[in-house]
Amino acid sequence: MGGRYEDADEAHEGRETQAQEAQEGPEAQEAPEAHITTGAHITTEAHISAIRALSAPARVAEPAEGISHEELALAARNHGLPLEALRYDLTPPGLHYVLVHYDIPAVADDWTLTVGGRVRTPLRLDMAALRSFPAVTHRVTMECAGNGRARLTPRPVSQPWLVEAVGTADWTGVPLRTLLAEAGVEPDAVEAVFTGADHGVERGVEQDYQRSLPLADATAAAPDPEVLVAYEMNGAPLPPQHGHPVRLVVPGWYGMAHVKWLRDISLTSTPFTGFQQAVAYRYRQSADDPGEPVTRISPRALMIPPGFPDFMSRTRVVRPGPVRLEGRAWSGHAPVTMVEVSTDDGESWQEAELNGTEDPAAYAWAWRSWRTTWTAAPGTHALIARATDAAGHSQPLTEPWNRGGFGNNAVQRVTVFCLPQGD
Ligand SMILES: Nc1nc2c(c(=O)[nH]1)N[C@H]1C(S)=C(S)[C@@H](COP(=O)(O)O)O[C@H]1N2
Ligand SMILES: [Mo]
Repeated sequence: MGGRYEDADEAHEGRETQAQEAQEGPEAQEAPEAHITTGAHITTEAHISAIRALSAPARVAEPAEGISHEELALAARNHGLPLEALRYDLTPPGLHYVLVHYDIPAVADDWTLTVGGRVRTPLRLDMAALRSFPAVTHRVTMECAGNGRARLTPRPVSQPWLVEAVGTADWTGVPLRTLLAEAGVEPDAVEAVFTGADHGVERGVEQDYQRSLPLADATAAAPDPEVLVAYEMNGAPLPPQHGHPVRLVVPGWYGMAHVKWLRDISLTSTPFTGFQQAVAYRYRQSADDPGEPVTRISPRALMIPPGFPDFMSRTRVVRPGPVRLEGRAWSGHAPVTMVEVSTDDGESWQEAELNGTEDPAAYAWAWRSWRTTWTAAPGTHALIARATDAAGHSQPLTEPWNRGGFGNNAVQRVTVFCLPQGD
């Protein structure tokens, strides 16, 4: 594929969407969704064209184009999990990956969460009111939908994740269905729209970060993923970068659904067509492909890179003899049932030992650990791990490409150099 590719995404230019409407001028302001997208801001045509001038459309890199300073700036802000931290079942504070589209917002002390739209009784809850509902805790593995994007050819130009956009935390809060029951859902409600306190411009569209869930997903209960309005991470108040004071947690779904700095929940009688729903986060092959929405997490196994690294190349070095290989595996569709390991670049596979969890119900949406032993012989080796879940989903050996670089769960390859027989 040659030439210049426009319209990729962590945000696509779409068709029949708000991005399109925003370009077309004042009619767009009459659409109720346009008001939702820009929050409280009233926009004029001049304002819209000024914004568009500073915010470039999405694109896919030229075949030989290296990572740019802009991608580097995003990578430095949005850090991944150091892979050796896969050794912890619960990711220690600060090592969980972070993805923030705009800025971490300054949330005022008098923060409240409003629940409105198609409800019988709109709610305004402060932290004390939220904490007065019975709390639950779920251990959830969260992964960015763009994980694996930078390994694609051609590369969608956006946050350049390799494999490390993942982490696991214990999230404590109130089930969303408890709050919606308190407010009373009107019969014509079909979706819940979640608005964060952060604001920015993306691909020419000024917006508050907003995502929606179908009502059935928003009100699901175990064994389906129970959505939480969470105010604690690993038993402590949420840190600023993870959504302080309150975020949504949607077990099993890719990260974009877990709206941080949550300030409003609105039930709507029509499906939400905001930017992060209808334009971004769709699996598209071409700009005019309406695509499918990005939802649940595809299975993935990651290996703790064995031995020790070379500083620059990150090539792993081991000594001949038995080497323990271990890591974690997860899926947002169903529990992981098998992890296979290849130590000969995919020629042959052995099943790894998979650890159970002491409480399958509480940990249904969290990763599991796996381990096996490899007898290393001198030379260079490519190690691969592959996860399969109970719904039969597995990992491809080659990258599944789409214009946004979403859901690339192709297997991780770890290059290991085994030293010659020693002294
Ligand atoms: N308000 C708001 N919520 C957000 C985002 C954001 O930019 N703003 N980023 C989303 C994306 S794309 C991901 S992957 C997760 C990342 O969550 P974390 O930083 O806590 O790991 O948050 C999601 N929630
Ligand atoms: Mo993400």
